[in-house]
Amino acid sequence: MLRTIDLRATRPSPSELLALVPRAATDVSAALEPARGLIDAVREQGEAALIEQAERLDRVRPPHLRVPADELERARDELAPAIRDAIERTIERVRAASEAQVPAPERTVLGDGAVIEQRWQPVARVGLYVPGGKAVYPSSVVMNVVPAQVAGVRSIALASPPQAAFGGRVHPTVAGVAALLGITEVYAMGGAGAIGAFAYGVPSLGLDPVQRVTGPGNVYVAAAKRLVQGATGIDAEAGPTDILVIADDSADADFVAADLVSQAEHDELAAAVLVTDSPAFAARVVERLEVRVAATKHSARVRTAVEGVQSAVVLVDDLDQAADFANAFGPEHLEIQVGDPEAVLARIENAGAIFVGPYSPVSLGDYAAGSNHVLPTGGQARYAAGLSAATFLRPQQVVRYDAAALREVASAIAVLSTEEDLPAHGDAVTARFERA
Ligand code: HSO
Ligand code: ZN
Repeated sequence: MLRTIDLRATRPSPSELLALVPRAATDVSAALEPARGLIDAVREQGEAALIEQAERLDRVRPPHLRVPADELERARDELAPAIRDAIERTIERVRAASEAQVPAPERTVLGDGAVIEQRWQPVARVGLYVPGGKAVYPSSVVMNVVPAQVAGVRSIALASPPQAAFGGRVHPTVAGVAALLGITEVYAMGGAGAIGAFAYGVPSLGLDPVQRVTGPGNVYVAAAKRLVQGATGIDAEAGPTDILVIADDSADADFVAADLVSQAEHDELAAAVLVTDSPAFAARVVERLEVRVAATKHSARVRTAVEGVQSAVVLVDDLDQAADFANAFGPEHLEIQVGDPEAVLARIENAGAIFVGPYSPVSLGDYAAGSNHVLPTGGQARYAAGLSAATFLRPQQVVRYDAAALREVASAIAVLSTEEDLPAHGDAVTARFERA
């Protein structure tokens, strides 16, 4: 089951720590060349390339690339009542929590008549990618669309791969949830080609280029997102999911085992890591894990994930060392299940999202907490953030000085423009004071 890494009485550096729990090998760089070919084909041939790629990669010819309005409405009306109800509850919570992510405009007064305002401006148009390969995630439609809407994005397009099981149409639950959210521009297209279509547009489809592409996908989607930067913005690149649990002897071993299994369920390459200062507790978790892995529906996949090199039990001297390890790892999901969680939380710097206490499991955040589940994976949490309203917003500074305030700083501008040998910069200021 989970292998053990014993860090007790050692003081490894952050890079040594990382080498101890290797990441699953998903080589985005190896996917760059094929992704570039798919994007270029879409740029050059538009719809024909998207259809060719659907036939070859999704093994189905979509009856239409742009989902017609009546198909969207039907998908919405045919959502099973329990699913519709669950999605509506999720939407409500994600919307409320996303609203808190919109920063207020700020006004800084630097002197009489010298004001810098900062306002938050949404990007005009975004393309949201909802994967449809190994799994279909209608919950991810909510997690992508709602923060964009809350940010005030005017134009939202959504893409999801054509499904062979549905005659080349977008998965009906994905289409239904999109329609429920008021999205009318949905495309049956997937993979790197879809990212290229978003970035460069497909004129014959009426698909205009977007200013940001977000959402998870496979390694080709990640490669494509890396390639289209410059033409458009992206969110973090998504890789296999991971969970890191910091727990002490006071935690419930079965809860922890259940949570590790829940994320290992996504992917053979998913990482499930337990960091604890109690070998006895670790043994109890492993025991519960044996039972749960054997009993769970996707047992083989989960077993591969937890037995993989990317998963481990890490034994530490104390919870400070546990926090250091978590910071080096930069988990997508961090659970803190210890007697004094606030003390550990205070030491955490890097995590996509943090789940505190025994009743905040990651799967709560995946579906119904109100937090976003599109999070940085593979250690990207050390520099990136999860999807939020802020992903779709840019701060813009607005400068307002009056004559007296400009005169105040005129000498500083003159000195600096001379130093940089850009005298016309200084002249632009003095020109304003030369008229008597
Ligand atoms: N845990 C996944 C999100 C997800 N789980 C979607 C279920 N559906 C990555 O954060
Ligand atoms: Zn999940």
